[in-house]
Amino acid sequence: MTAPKSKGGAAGGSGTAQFIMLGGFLGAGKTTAVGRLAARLAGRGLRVGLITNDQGRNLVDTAVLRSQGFATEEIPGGCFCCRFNSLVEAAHRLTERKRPEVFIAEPVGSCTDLVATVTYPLRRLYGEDFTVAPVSVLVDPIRALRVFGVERGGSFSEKVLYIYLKQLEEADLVVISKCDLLDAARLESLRAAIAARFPRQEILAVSSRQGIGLEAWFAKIADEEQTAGRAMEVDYGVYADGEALLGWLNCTVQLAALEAFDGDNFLRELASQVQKRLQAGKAEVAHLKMTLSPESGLGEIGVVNLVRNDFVPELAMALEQPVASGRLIINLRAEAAPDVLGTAVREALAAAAEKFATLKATLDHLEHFRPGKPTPTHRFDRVAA
Ligand SMILES: Nc1nc2c(ncn2[C@@H]2O[C@H](COP(=O)(O)OP(=O)(O)OP(=O)(O)O)[C@@H](O)[C@H]2O)c(=O)[nH]1
Ligand SMILES: [Mg+2]
Repeated sequence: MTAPKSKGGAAGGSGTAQFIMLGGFLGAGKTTAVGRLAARLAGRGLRVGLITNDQGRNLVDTAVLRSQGFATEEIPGGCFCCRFNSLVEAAHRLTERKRPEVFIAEPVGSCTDLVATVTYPLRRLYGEDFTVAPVSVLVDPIRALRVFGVERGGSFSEKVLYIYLKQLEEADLVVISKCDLLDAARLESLRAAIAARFPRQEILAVSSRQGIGLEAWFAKIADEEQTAGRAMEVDYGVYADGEALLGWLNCTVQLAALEAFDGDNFLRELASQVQKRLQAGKAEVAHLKMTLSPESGLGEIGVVNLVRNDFVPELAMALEQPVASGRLIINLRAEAAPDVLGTAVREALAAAAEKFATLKATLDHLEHFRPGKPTPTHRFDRVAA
């Protein structure tokens, strides 16, 4: 992998910075990959700025990436396409602090049409500031095997799957992530199913966790530019309906105990309690993610994730020491009414806290909603080659 062809500065800075976007559906492995790519680029001496995004506030992804030491700006309260100016401002803020040579942006996992509404506007309006890398769209392989009908299992409604497939349609690179979860035969079946439906796209298979395929993928991102084709067509009515089928919940909780407790066990217990309630309500989880940041400590955090109803909550980052007090962030996205998610999380918090003798969990802020109709700031269906 060679260094990106960038000179530093962006959106008001001097020279051209590289803009890399790693998209893909909820839980596909984007944030994990952003962390790996950022570490790889930083290891080569490049200044990197990260931009996270969500429909709500209090983002697990921002906490995860900052805990890894990366300069990260977040855009809460709407997706990149609807908050395009905020995206440019976030790049500008990072430029003032760090002058990144490379920006890596992670869009919301329920968004599509990002080529026409984000990368083409960047190229048309801020072409002096950014060169745009090929757009990668990640897929979780187990979820994708179900979406493409190769295997059976819990999935989403048709309009949610419309968004999922539109994301792949606009990809320059389709990245089968977490390939460590599949044996060679299943991986080949998935690759063939994606290629049959999307013959134009280049398909890669990677594992951020095990470091498989990353060098080849990152080299393509660093060395190539996004192709300049005609943007795909999108039915914004179906897209809006699909997004509105997803319930969204973001909340923060203060934890305090008289005796220090095992924070990793608490995260796992809480995730299982939420999962049990979602399974009972037949609400397909897209992604439940939580971070626990101890009040005392050197910035390490615990992270737990659940990406399907029929999976187990996984501890992506563990806390080494017992915790006496800390801040919990919960982000939950599932195909269910927002109040179903609110009830599941409140009940699960009470049930999990009860298992830890002196632990008191106090909810500080909770928002739950359905994402609103996407109304992009700009939409360009083409860009000059
Ligand atoms: N087995 C395996 N798991 C992975 C890999 N990469 C990510 N994961 C796990 O997949 C889950 C989701 O990862 P994230 O990186 O948070 O996914 P995301 O796409 O950013 O999720 P959203 O931002 O909610 O859309 C976490 O439990 C990760 O640890 C991988 O290479 N292999
Ligand atoms: Mg993420």
